[in-house]
Amino acid sequence: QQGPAFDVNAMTLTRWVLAQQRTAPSATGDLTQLLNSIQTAVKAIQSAVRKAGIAKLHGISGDTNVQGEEVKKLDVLSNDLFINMLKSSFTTCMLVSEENPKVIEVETERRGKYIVCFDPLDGSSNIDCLVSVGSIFAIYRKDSSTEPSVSDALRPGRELVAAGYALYGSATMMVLALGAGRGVHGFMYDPSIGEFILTDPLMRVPDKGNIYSINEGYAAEWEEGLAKYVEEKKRPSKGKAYGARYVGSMVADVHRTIKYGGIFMYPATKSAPNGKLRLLYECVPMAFIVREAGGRASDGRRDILDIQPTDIHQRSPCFLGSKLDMEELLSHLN
Ligand code: P6P
Repeated sequence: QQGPAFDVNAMTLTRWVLAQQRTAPSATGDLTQLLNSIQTAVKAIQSAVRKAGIAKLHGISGDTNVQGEEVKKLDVLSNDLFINMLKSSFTTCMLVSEENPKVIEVETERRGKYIVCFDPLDGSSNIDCLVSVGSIFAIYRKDSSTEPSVSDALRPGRELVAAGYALYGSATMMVLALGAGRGVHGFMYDPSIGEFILTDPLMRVPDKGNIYSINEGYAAEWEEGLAKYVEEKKRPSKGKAYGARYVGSMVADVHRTIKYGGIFMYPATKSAPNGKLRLLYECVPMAFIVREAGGRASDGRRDILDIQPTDIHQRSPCFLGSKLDMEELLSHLN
């Protein structure tokens, strides 16, 4: 009984991105370089995430380990990795990170034409109980010839060049949308060769699902239309009730919604009138990806990709998922 054959022609993420570059006549290779730098950051984060618990067990208390080295918390470590890998790719001029109050300007000698907005470790509050976490990123091309400024990052999601996420779940996967009309593709990490392998080409959100995903702990604070919609999922006037799934880690909840269909909701509540999720590096990249996979994404009033941001850390209500489920939800909200 032969073991699994060793694939001597694996379609790695590195190879796939290079092939995509070859299909774009004007491509200079900068985006390829940028994506490879993100890939490296994700590989390092996945390694750290998977041994964080062990690090803790080595008698590491507080911020120093038994060797007396400083042990960075995973979200700080992940942020440093994204910043260092992106800056040293010579393809970015400005970065927006969930961890940094202000924009991060890349020094002149290392500048390139892209702006990257990212959440280096989303859901990190779940780390200690071993729930899946993720990294999310959105890439814009700088169009203005002026010095990089925050306005270069305050652009509607429709202007995105690419977006993607990494899910550190039971396995590690990167999902990428490389521009309008180029589809969404999933790459599973193969630790035996340290590469991401194309396992899910052209991912599509089913037009309709049977799962709704929302934190019902806030039900008392929902607007009436939303409460009526969720009630309809639980006690439908006709057909079967939906299942409920809520991980509380956006990348895990969104990835399941893309794979299985259904709807993910993080609404405005009385205590959080703009919801909790951040527009630039959570809602917009996920909306771009879901839309590219045939789904829909809205803040409850308009398409998330049409929102003109005014602040790099602004929050937005976020509803996304299967086209028909989204249409039904929006008919309850408007
Ligand atoms: P709640 C994780 O902290 C996070 O930022 C997202 O990943 C997740 O979707 C959301 O917050 C969960 O928030 O209020 O339901 O715990």
